[in-house]
Amino acid sequence: MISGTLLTVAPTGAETDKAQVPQLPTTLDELVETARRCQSAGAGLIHIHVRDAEHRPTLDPVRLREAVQAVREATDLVVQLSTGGSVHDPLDARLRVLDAEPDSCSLTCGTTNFGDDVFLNPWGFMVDLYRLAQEREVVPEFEIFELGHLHALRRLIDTCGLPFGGKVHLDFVLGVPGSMPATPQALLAGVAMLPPEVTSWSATGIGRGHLPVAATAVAAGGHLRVGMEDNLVFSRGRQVQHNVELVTRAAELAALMQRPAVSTEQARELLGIKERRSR
Ligand code: KMH
Ligand code: ZN
Repeated sequence: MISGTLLTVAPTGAETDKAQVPQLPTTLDELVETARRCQSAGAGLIHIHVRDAEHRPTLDPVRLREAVQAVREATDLVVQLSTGGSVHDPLDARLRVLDAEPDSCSLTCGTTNFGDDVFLNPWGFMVDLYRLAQEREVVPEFEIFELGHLHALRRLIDTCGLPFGGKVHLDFVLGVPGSMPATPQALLAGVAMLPPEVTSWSATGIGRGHLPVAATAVAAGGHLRVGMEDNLVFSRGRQVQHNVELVTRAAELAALMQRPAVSTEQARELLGIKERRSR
């Protein structure tokens, strides 16, 4: 039983424009430097979206594979690729993300409003992605944007069984405009509905709800996701300059709450990750 806190860093995302936020890590070198510093600050898992040469979101298979290999060589972080991509990515390209052989992949448990757009995750796609992850021995992290997504996860486990590794880890993503709000009340409503198979969960609040959600998650036995995918403002009037600032603050919160950041080895055990490192 691991009593510490798993810190996930989501450093880039698909939504923020590099021209507006030059400190957003979008190149391979910036990603690796970010991964290294965030591991030193306490991160155990990195949730990766890659960008192309013009810093635009891409699911280019070569770039995905390069990112997985480079972060795996430079750190011991659990390497998770986003299969959500951007709202414009087609479903078949999102399935092909697993060709890059990550340790883990995100799997969003249903379609949701996403600002002015729709983030599409139809049932058939969820099943295909889940079965592919089982086949490839990749551990899914179930992304929960809405309360109904917890019921869809229940249906997924009933239909397909447990993930590779036997652990069920989910992440609440709260505060996307048009979806569940980033409030303690919304998070606790979700926690009350967790399927019994869930072995661990984390939470992230987008924008201003970030700290209330983080504090509630740690207090309620959850884990934390932080990063510039979700937050560009560190505190009122102060922009995040580097993802390590958010990881450092999360590690301080976790330590204060007597649930310090877990090591990368503990993160692997918590999530049931297959060993893919060659050293
Ligand atoms: N960029 C969002 C449309 C994921 O990584 O799986 C989807 C997202 C979730 O970020
Ligand atoms: Zn993401």
